[in-house]
Amino acid sequence: ARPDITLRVATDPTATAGAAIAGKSGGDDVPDHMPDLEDIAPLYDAKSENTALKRYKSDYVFSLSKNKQYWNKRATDLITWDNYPFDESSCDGIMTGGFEYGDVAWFPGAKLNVCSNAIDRHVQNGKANDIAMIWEGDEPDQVLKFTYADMLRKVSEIANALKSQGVRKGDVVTIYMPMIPQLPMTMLACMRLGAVHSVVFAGFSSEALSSRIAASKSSVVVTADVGMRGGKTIPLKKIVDDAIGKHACKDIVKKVLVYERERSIVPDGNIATDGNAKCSGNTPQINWFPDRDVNMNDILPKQRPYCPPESMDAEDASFILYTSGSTGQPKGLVHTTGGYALYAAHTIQTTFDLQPNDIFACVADCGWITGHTYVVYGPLLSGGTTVIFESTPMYPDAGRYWDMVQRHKITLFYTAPTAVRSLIRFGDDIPKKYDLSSLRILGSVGEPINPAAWSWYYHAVGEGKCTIVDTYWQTETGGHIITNIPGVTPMKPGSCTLPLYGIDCIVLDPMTGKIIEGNDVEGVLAIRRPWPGMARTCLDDHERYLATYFRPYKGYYFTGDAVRRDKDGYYFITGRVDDVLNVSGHRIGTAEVESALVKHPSVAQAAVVGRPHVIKGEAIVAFATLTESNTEEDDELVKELRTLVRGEIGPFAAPDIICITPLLPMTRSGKIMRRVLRKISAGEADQLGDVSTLADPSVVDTLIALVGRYD
Ligand code: 6R9
Repeated sequence: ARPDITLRVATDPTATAGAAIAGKSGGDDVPDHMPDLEDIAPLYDAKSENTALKRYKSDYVFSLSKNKQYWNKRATDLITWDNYPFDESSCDGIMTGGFEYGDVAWFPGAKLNVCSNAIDRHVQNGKANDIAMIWEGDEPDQVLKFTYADMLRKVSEIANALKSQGVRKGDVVTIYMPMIPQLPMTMLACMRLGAVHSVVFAGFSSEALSSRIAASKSSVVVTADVGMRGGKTIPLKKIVDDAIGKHACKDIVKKVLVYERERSIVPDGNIATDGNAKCSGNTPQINWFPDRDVNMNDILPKQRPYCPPESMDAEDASFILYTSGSTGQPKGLVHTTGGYALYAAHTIQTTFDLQPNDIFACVADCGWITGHTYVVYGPLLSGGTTVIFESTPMYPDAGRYWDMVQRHKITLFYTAPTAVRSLIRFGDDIPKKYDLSSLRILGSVGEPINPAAWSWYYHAVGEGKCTIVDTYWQTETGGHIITNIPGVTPMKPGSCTLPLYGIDCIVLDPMTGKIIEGNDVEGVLAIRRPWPGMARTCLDDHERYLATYFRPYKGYYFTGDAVRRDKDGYYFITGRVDDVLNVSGHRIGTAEVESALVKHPSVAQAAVVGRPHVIKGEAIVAFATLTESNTEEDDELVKELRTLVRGEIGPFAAPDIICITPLLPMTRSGKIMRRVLRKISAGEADQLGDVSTLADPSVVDTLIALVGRYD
């Protein structure tokens, strides 16, 4: 039986229990009372204006009206600064700039090192022997546990190894790695040196990797010989070799630092292991370019196991992360050190109520923002224990997550609705087989969680006793911006509920850009004032940053999402309003897929849309016209096109349906009417709306017949 959930509710909006975990003396800030469980209406109902929610509302108002004081308090509670030059009563200079020029700066002139905040200070504060990281390998018996002291040594060695290869403060290091412990450690090592990491998800193709290396002019790439996922071997080093061989990368990459996966996961005598982490000793054969390639496992033992951290300005760049936008070119979003680190620690402690004895498992890959903020930085900055999961929810069977929860006594678990939906079909009996009584909070991220998935997560996994936090945020926001807070915000299935403290959410009329006040309204979601975790620019393209986020609605940050605010003020995200798809929680630009398709010599024009999919959320439907008048259904061509997209972007972007069509729905002015394609793909051809601007209205019937073949 599960013990009663006990959740803390902060009495002071600037305080959460997190201050204590972060190694500061919590003092008066840490509330010593537990809320009456009756205070916590787990589901929203008529009585939900409970004391906790009332307190949230007044705290929220405080966090906006005394915004600088609010962030000053959080910044001094959660981060250990090398230098914090602000007058704490006036808070002058804590934030400068604004949305107009996109010159926002938080804590400019303050100094810190994110890596030493994530590791060293916990070692210094009596947590040296606490477990920082549990690595769960692809095979369930591959487990390694690293204490904070282990982390300090290992990360220092890697930092010194990077230094020995010429990496210095400000350099961009591309990381293309499997989810082995050395992935987060390499990220932290870059942070320690003040080098800017650019992690590229290891599911991206060599083409996508090459354009990201080229765009960031990264002269060092860190990779592994292979990755393992679900028992399959992925030849990462070979993909890196291919990427660097491409024209775009010519003369850019000077060093490729290679981990051998097998050698990297052997417990080295100091590192604790639960299972029997296996090392076959059979290192896969890879090509080796002696002038360029360096074997990390050979040079690491030679490194000094301490590396002094660089003191960075709060506004120095900490990392770049590429994400899809509405053009074919991915955007390299740039995050900071101070504001980002503060926001990562602040959100994980608010949303997940992270306590010193929690075991936090965010099963995302480090290649996405969720992995950055909630696998690596949030948990470690908070002195928590984070789980690094290398495998998939289906390997070796559909009980893998729950087996892992049981073995590590995971208390906080964070995944995406698509994973939940893929598990529902295996039935309630699977989670029932495991002891899940350690769980107290379940998180959801990446897309709206539909009520059926919510209900299964809540009942079958959480046994009706866990809070589900539906966390809405983006690569651009750095961390959660709208989510319920356990013990504070009553839940509503399908709603990410209410904005976090300090986040000034507004709903805009998409046409006029005017603020829509009141409840029971719909529009596009925007934010009215800067927050510390926001991305500051697009790498080498500040103009694009302004054009994407701040020009569509003057004075506001535009999220690109549509939203409904219901009669109780709760937010429901209803989907993107730009040409970005959300497939299994991955952001994919339709323009990226289209530009891949038109690289095929037979394709004249391509248009890509999303249509609802029960597991993936959205499926990719591609329409293509051909250069020759050959419009016969051609299986071979469709296969080639699918392979082409896999090669250009990655397997996760391959279209589910490819329709070869004689024509596309064009307006008389020559624009593709995607709305028509979207409706037809979704089987809603009866709701096409106004099609009077179509150049050739007969296209509609042709397309309905074509798409009909796939239903
Ligand atoms: C963290 C992450 C961002 C887009 C975002 C929105 C969608 C994310 C959501 C959600 C509804 C949630 N999204 N979380 N929609 N409810 N809880 O996913 O970042 O990959 O940049 O995607 O994902 O559409 O705009 P990112």
